[in-house]
Amino acid sequence: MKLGLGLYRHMLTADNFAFAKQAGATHIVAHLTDYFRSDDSLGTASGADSWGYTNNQGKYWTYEELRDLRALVNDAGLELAALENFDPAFWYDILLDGPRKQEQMEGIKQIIRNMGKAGIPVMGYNFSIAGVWGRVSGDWARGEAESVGFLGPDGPAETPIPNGAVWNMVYDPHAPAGTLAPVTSEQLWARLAGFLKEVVPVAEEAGVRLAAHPDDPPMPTLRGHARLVYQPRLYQRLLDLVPSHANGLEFCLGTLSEMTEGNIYDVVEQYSSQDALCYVHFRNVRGKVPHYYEVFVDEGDMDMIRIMRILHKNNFSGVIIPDHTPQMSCPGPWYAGMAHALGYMKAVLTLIEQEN
Ligand SMILES: [Mn+2]
Repeated sequence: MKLGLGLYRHMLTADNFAFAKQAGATHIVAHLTDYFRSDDSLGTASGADSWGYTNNQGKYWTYEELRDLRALVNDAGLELAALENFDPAFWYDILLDGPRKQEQMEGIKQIIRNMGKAGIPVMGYNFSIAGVWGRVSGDWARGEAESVGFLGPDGPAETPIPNGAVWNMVYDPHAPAGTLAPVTSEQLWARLAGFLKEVVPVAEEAGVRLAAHPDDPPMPTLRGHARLVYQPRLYQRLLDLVPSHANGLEFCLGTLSEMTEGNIYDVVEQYSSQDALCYVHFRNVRGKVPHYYEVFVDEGDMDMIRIMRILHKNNFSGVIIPDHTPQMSCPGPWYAGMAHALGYMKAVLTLIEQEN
């Protein structure tokens, strides 16, 4: 098992690579999508529900930029373990079954081939229309540290998704007024199956693994749209669509613990024993949908040491990253939270390795 740190595009800097190393990480997971970018000329991109806009249609990540990114990480003495999340501009019509679906499928395949050539082994993705939505901030972690939670009916009202938006980002600010037609569970599963049947063989050939994140928050529907993996057993359904080493999981412990069914230790056993885990989002929570809060790694519902023992027993050799943490009260709230989580993870890993 290896320690990693996830960094957003604007955070892929020499200082942050040094921070990662200082905290004990050896690997980086990079988000290349520019979330929370705003442009005042695009009125629809603003608003509390939006993560900003994207105009990257057709601008699929090239071999050269991926090669250069990996070199940047390697030059800092770290490894690039994975990329996390496609830009919604790349695949909105794959998610929505729209007219540009086939063209976008070819674009996604090209990204996977480019990643293989550049030596980036994992692509994390979240096959979701509503995406990560509806969480609110509050002082719910130890010492009143600010974190995020999901409050179900006590949280924000589930507004319909406007046309021209998917996964919280606006890809067409000039879309006609109105909202997306709701999607059913079976429709969305069929879209995922079509995606995996086309892309998994390309990933196999490229030596890249596709890693699926579960739906966060894990509700059966959100904003009128069905969601795919909102119970632990539905991860198995995803794997069974196209059985392959290249069809794997971005295994989010927090999201899995927020689900209403299953025992989290059995869930970790079930999927790690199949070698289905590409990398792990290692975070802790208190509660389950429709009411949960993200907390520090050592104070939530899960015994994270027990989880790590199961991963170790099943020879999981991939990367674990903190995912999110509460914000600590100091001049660097994000950094302190990440350093705290990584220090804890490193200690547990050392302990477990010494026992064997
Ligand atoms: Mn996650």
